[in-house]
Amino acid sequence: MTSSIVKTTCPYCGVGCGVDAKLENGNLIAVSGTTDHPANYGKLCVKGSSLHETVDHEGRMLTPMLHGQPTDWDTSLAYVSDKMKAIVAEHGPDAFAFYVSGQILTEDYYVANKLIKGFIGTANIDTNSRLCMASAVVAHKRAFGTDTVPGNYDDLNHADVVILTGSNLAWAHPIVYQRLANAKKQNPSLKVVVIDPRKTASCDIADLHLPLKPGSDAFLFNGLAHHLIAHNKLDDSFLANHCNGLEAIQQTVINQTLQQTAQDCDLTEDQINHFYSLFANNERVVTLFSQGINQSSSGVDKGNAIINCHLLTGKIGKPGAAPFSITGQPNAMGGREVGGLANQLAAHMDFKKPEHIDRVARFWNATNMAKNEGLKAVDMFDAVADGRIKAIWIMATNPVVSMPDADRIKAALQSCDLVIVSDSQAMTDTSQYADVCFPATTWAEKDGTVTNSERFISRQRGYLLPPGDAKHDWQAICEVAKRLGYEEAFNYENSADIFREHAALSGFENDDERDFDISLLSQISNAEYHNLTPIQWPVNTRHPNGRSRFFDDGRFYTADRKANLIAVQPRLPTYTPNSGQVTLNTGRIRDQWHTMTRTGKSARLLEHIASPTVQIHPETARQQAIANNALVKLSDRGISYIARAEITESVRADSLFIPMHWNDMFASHARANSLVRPISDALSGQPEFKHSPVTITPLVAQWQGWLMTNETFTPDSDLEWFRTPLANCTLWELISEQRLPDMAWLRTQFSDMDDWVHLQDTEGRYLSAAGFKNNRLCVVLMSEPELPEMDRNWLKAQIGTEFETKSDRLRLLAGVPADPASQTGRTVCSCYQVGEQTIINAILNGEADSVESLGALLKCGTNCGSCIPELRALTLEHQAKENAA
Ligand SMILES: Nc1nc2c(c(=O)[nH]1)N[C@H]1C(S)=C(S)[C@@H](COP(=O)(O)OP(=O)(O)OC[C@H]3O[C@@H](n4cnc5c(=O)[nH]c(N)nc54)[C@H](O)[C@@H]3O)O[C@H]1N2
Ligand SMILES: Nc1nc2c(c(=O)[nH]1)N[C@H]1C(S)=C(S)[C@@H](COP(=O)(O)OP(=O)(O)OC[C@H]3O[C@@H](n4cnc5c(=O)[nH]c(N)nc54)[C@H](O)[C@@H]3O)O[C@H]1N2
Ligand code: SF4
Ligand SMILES: [Mo]
Repeated sequence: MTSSIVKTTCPYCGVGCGVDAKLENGNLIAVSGTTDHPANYGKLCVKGSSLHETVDHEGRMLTPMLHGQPTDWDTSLAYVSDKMKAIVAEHGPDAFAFYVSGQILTEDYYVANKLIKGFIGTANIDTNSRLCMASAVVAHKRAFGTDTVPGNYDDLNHADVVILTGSNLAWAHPIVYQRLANAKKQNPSLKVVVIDPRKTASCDIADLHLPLKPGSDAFLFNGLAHHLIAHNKLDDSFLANHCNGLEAIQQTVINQTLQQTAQDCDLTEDQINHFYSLFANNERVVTLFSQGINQSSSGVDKGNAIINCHLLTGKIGKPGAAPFSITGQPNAMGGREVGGLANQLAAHMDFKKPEHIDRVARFWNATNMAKNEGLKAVDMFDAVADGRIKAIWIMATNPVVSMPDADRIKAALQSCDLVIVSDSQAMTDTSQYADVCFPATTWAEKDGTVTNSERFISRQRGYLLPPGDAKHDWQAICEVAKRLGYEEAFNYENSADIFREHAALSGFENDDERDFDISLLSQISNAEYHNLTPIQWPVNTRHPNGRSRFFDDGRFYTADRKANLIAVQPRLPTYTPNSGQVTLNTGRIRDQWHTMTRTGKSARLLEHIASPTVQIHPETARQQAIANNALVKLSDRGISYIARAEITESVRADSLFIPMHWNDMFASHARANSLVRPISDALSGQPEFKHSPVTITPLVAQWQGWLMTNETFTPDSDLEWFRTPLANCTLWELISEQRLPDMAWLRTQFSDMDDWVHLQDTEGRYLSAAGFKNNRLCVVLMSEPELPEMDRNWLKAQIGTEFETKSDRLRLLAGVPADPASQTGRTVCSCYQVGEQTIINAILNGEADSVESLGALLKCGTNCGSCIPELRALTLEHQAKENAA
């Protein structure tokens, strides 16, 4: 047996953790955190620790597909290039578009951008980073003259105050969250403030939580600027030497008094004062911001309102002091570096500067250089819908799920002449609308670089062979480019070739005019590229070993090298709900990644939250007569979303929260974005995913229930459903609004069972049934007007096993084990598979009374630590119950 370890980078979030992939005989058998990687120092969260469970070939796209039929690369490439040539010849270059992703590697991104902007001659390339980071990019450019993230994760160790605004760090960036929790442990005087309309898992370590009115952040930060000015907390020398625009700020915030802010944000004056004095009276403050800020029709202004407060007080460019936009995807930053957004050029150059266009054109020897910005994502799909764009190539993103007003995306793709989808998975909500599908390699197979939130460039290394005919995304792009006649410009041998060219462009005629400069890497050999260790850009003669912090010299990237304070007029979301409506907030859960094409394959990751839920405040629930765990329907503009209610005081009475992840592969009516309206920030084009108006009503079912089976099953079209793949079978949650359950239907669905046992009441409203083939349990249905009780882990263990006697078979129909002590409940700790009931029992029996003692007893929380906030909440809740009893 041969075994080895390959050092690579996690393909999920922008934390960018180093991963040691352990191989035996060429197979990935385990993963662990790389101990000397600067992002994670050996730690991995639950998603990272499950990577080895997602690399099997099940569901992979293995060959190119043309009009739904498998084909070969030659045929599909010829089809695509002929059709593209014809479309561009007839309608011009703007009839073509690329819609790419922060999940491709820098090298893929670089060639996509080069092909379309330098050779096809249009800037119609945009990325899903538009949905993610675009507002922060514009805020950075307005303030700093460039898109730079000034700080780094280590700043958390030096900070006196850390503010999380619009960020659920505990679930979305778990390893940075753990670094913050550790920093607080080392330095108990470190204060954490969470600003979020919702009480999230990140509040576990917060000293202060401000549940502000949705979308009111700019009022809060303008109020902070008012406070800083009124209390003489400005850094006068920093402002005089390094900033423009103080006067305009003074004027705009003059009326944003404490009283006014309390009213605008629906917070108390005490809450706000507490926050303001923490910011004002501490030198070292880090403000981490993410989608609660960016995904808003005023996302750019919110970003600048935050940055203003850091500039006013000189809290930037110093250890422990920075505004910190934390990026979502593993290579959102790399995409920004190569210019993957429609309004960027390459290497942090800009369409607004003709000399930049000329410079990039000369560097590329471009035959048809784009001269103007292209269409941003929402406008791009509008142009597909109305026929201005006739060909679109979608790569590593699933817009039918992730774009706002997602049903319109479906319709747009249906009407488009040429839809090309490059994906690693065969069946996605988007690939169904493709004329041509290109099978892509993915993590573990592809080779290149990614840049994380703190500007570290790390290698993703390919160590598994591509399955079937899958190719790297850069190869597919170059093959098309060559067939379009651009052989010379796209003749790369490997990803190192592309990286060297990208690095050279970053330094081309630069001389510190542009922050992004990695020119010292432009001459590295293939071997050096192969062995590249993480390095933080810039990497040039001035900073040969990288630079950990920008603006420590007070020099920004504007014409006069001063930062700009940007006066902003705060405003609320575009749609404030009418009476009868509430604000729909959407976002992430701990164990799922976006549209679930990868994390949905891991049964372990589906155990934390198995089906979509709507977080709803008790008051809203009471008004609508909605019980906990009952089915609810959210509606807007004739579109419905169906999920279960989770009644919780964590959300405000004016809001609901749903996960963004579920889609048509996992549920009949749970694509969040079918409800989200396509409203965008006018400056950044980033959609307002966090604030859509909806109505909520109870859903009355004739029956609802569980169907667990290891046989194929396709729900009838009049049923509503959620599907959860488990390790050995599939769990369907079925709902019928129209008819009662019946055995005849079940027998037809599973016609080759050789025995059934069932129980049904005389009115036919309750039915439990189990079907057997060769004595083995193959299917269980339990249905009632309300959701029946069922122990998933126990029942799952029965599927596929032999049941000899009728009495054993009948016992299954209870859905729970005869001995209640063996019930484990919903999984809380995914790493060690520890169920909620097991944890509660340990607390109630007095065996454990803290996160630490639970860990010592059951191991829960001792690997990735992602479940620690929930363990603490369970300890508090059940100890309180025990004390009360
Ligand atoms: N588990 C998991 N982790 C992920 C991802 C994933 O899919 N799953 N995706 C990655 C990606 S691409 C991204 S972009 C990041 C996103 O990371 P985050 O931005 O942290 O995640 P979200 O859950 O989208 O939104 C964060 C919070 O914004 C809050 N919010 C809503 N409206 C407002 C508001 O008006 N003001 C404020 N202050 N807050 C508001 C929401 O209640 C939510 O708790 O996560 C990354 N990490
Ligand atoms: N309602 C709502 N909607 C949102 C958000 C929200 O908070 N709320 N957040 C937005 C944000 S921040 C983001 S980043 C987006 C994310 O949304 P998407 O980008 O649509 O999400 P993913 O599921 O990550 O899609 C990645 C696709 O690429 C495929 N893939 C994986 N690796 C590779 C590869 O190497 N090559 C190729 N060609 N394909 C690959 C995967 O199988 C998958 O189909 O969603 C946005 N949409
Ligand atoms: S925090 Fe988790 S998902 Fe993000 S990079 Fe690290 S291991 Fe991957
Ligand atoms: Mo994102």
